[in-house]
Amino acid sequence: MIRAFLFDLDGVLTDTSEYHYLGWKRLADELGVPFGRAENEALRGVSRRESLLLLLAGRPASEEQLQEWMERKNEYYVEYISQMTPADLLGGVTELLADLRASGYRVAIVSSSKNTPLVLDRLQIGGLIDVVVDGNAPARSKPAPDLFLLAAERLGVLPAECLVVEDAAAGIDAGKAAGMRTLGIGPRERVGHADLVLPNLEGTSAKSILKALEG
Ligand code: B16
Ligand code: MG
Repeated sequence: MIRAFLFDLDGVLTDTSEYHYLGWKRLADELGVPFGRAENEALRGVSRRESLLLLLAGRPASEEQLQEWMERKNEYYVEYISQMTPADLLGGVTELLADLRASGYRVAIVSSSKNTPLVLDRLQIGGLIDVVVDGNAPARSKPAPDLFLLAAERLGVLPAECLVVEDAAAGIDAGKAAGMRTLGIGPRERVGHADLVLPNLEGTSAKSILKALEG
């Protein structure tokens, strides 16, 4: 029985994944490294450092350079997300979160992003969330199960009672590794290995999602 919904942030509740892409693209252009939307697919849901290493694709760099480039990308990203408002919530999200609250489900945000507090502050949905676990937690990031397991522990539920909602392959892998059910948001090429796949959260409710999951 599902008792808790564990939502990824970037790409599920809001489209910050586009801002991550623009930040990395700007850095890549400055470094003269070829980088486009195809390469960006592999960066979805993975940590900042792992993203940079994927972008560099084996090009040598000192630790100092890695730090400087991660900081530079983050400055660009923070510049973009500082403009966000509650209007940047994706369709159906506010309604679903309100429905989950009214129906007594536990709700967590589980994101690899260290910028989660800033994004949540801009979106103003704190009142509908019970627990936030993000990239600032002392745990391995996705695709490791750690962040999801920590969220379940803090919510006081078992992994088997959790449904992970994710837009990234690495996030679905993490949810499965945690022993949780998974709902993939987006194209099947990306999240087809989830237990259930939906294009977005538009028009969904706790009941409709769980019915489709048992389907
Ligand atoms: P930051 P999620 C992830 O968030 C993003 O999908 C990924 O693109 C990003 O590199 C990662 O957070 C780290 O973000 O640089 O802000 O710490 O999808 O797990 O909510
Ligand atoms: Mg995501």
